Amino acid sequence: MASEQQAVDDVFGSTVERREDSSLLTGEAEFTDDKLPDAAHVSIVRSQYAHARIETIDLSEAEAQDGVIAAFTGEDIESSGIPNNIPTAWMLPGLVTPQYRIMATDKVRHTGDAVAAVVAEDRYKAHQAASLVDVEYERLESVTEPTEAVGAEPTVHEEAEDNVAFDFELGDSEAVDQAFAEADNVASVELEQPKIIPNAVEPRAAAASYNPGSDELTLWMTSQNPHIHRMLLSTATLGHPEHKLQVIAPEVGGGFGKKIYHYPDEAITAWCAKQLGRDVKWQAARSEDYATGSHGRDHVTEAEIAVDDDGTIHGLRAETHAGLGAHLLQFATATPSYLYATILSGEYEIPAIHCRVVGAFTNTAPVDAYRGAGRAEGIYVTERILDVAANELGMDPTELRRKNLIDPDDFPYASPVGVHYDSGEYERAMDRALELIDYEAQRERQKRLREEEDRYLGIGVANFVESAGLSPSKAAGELGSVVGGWEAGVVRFHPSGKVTVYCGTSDQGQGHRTTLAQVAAQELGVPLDDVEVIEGDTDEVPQGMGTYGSRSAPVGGAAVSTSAEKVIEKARSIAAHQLEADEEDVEFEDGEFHIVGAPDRSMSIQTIAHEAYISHDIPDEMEPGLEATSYYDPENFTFPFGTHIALVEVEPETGEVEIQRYVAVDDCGEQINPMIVEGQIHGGIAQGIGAALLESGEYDDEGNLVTGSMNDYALPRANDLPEYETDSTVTPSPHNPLGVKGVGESATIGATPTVVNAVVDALEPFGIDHLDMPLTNETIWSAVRDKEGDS
Ligand code: MCN
Repeated sequence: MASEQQAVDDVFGSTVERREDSSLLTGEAEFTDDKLPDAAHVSIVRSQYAHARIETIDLSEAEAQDGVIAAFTGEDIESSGIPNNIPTAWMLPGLVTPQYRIMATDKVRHTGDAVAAVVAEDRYKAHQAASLVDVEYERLESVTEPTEAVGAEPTVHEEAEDNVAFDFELGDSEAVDQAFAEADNVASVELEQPKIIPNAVEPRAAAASYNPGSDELTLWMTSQNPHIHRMLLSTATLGHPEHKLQVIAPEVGGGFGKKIYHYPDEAITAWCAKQLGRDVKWQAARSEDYATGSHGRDHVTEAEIAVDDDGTIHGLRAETHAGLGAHLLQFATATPSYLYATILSGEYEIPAIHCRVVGAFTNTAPVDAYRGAGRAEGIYVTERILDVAANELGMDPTELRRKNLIDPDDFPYASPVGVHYDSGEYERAMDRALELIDYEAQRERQKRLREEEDRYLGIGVANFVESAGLSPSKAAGELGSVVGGWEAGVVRFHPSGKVTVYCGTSDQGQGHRTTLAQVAAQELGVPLDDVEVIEGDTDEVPQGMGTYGSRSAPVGGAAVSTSAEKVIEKARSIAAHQLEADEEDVEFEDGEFHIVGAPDRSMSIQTIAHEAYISHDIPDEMEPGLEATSYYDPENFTFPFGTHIALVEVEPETGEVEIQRYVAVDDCGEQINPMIVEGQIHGGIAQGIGAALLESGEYDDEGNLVTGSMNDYALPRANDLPEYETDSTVTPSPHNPLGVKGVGESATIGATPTVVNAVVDALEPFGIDHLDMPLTNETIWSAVRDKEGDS
């Protein structure tokens, strides 16, 4: 492992140890629940019914308990006159946007909707008293699955007829009809992608402190995007002036998408703090977080592909019902529409694609982006239907894929679903993965073991491409986004030559304090130890959009790089002035400015920082100081890609799956820190495997979350996961200054179809050509039994 003292010229692209780890590993790091140790605690009373009208709420018994400070209902909050409406951040044509109050007043729409809050001196007293709040309900029929939701009565929201929030289409349906008419064959598949409950180590939390004298409100919270939280708390829910609201994300123990959103809980916590003039905090229990935090996926899809006998693809169509849950969070509408439909082309040249998505309200927790958001669902459709088609054509699945890969010379590639892939060498990554697994030999082995030993190996291959780096602001605005997609980065030299970098991205484990320091140290040519990175505090970082959509490297990193460039240009002017040379004659290399042809006449950028602040000898008209701020707005997404291959053995008698080998070849362009990239791939594969084999958020017929705790929700454990064999290719992105592409979600997107394809491949001798996730032992065992019963 390299030390942080390594030479300046190879900092970018090096395996530098993560500087955040020692405090995390020694318990020094402070999380939200470590803040305000003397605060009162709020316990939120939640509906135990999936769908019901609130008739009465009696707080009296709770209020009478020892240690209780106050108790509130949704009426108290509503009558305080705050805006009280959590909004969605992406509008679609015809979208229905019912008001989402931070506490229900009339109706509850899923188990977990907040109906009252009790504030007490400590957490235990608050929970105890909350259990004594007496709520009378009139129960209503509930619905939790997206296809059943359409047309179900009574609707989740009065405003949404048939429970439909939006009906979205992308692509040219006439071109697709023609493609299907012309092709030799049509293969089809019905796919369910169940609800996934994201599991960060740290459940959501908030801690609020209000100063009535100055009207300043400080909120520590588990946020992936503190500036967005500040804006929404200010303009949409609390109405607290934005400039008097400080939102801080201290250490955040994982997010995976779930901590992007503005939930009622932080607003209730802050509202109580303001109301009572006392510090108040809230910490979700794991089961509370399961019931109220966002879930992911929840797609039911019918897909068809038109393909010739030789494997040439003519067209693809997909019709999807997407469950949205009871309330729209900020990306709930973008995730199943634009983030999904635009990636259906995958790595392939598919001349015509059409996608329709019906977004349906259901009586469940809100559904929104989870690692891979939209792109995971889209690539799953494409990579599954390719295997189904290959099977029907009697073609090797890698041959079908190879035949249709987009050629490297065709980039930038305009797909028929509206995106322009930046760069790619898909065949190179695929060949490397096939070589690593020794594909031909594995196929031989598979055949031999089936024939000779009655053993069922499966080989699953998935190619993926994804759009990382949300997002070009103007393009997003044209498609319905109500926020920008830029990122802010500040590079500030101190007079001593040390550097502080501020970035609007916000880490939850990705290692930004290491990688953004690498970017700045490389550009500025200063030692890595001389650069500190600050994120996650709205009073320190000027503005920011946050961390999601694998944007921190391609957008945040680019913002930091752009600011470093600006700083270098100012420093160059000072160097030219002091060295008495023309600016064009001053070169910058490895932190030193020197005159072309006279290398001994030089000044370091760290010396110039000092000169810039004492300001005795800088050019006339120049302002003192050495710092720069950039708002970097990307011209496009970046499109990382790769090929994953799993080798599994399935035991038909028990349904057990053993992943014998897992090969991942990823391409995220230039890598800032290969070790961090590899860590991202490892974590992503684990989550992708979890979705394929184990995870499913299940509700019963009454709308109760039956997988409401870690006892019931199956997460992958170490012994469910194989050793990963990883490699990478490097195809730089042409449109950001670093050549990087995002990587945070890639492996989750690749792993799920890889493993499902492998298991289905193993079961091919039983006549099984598709199974819906999760591929639990029971699912596989039953499918084999059913087929055996058929024969
Ligand atoms: N990186 C790099 N070289 C590249 C690309 C990225 O060295 N070419 C580094 C980055 O500098 C950063 C990390 O890899 O340290 C991830 O970068 P990026 O792909 O830009 O993703 P973000 O930092 O924006 O993180 C978001 C992404 C998403 S969307 C989810 S969900 C997710 C993920 O990251 N959640 C995570 N990875 C996670 N990792 C942890 N530990 N915890 C989460 O909650």
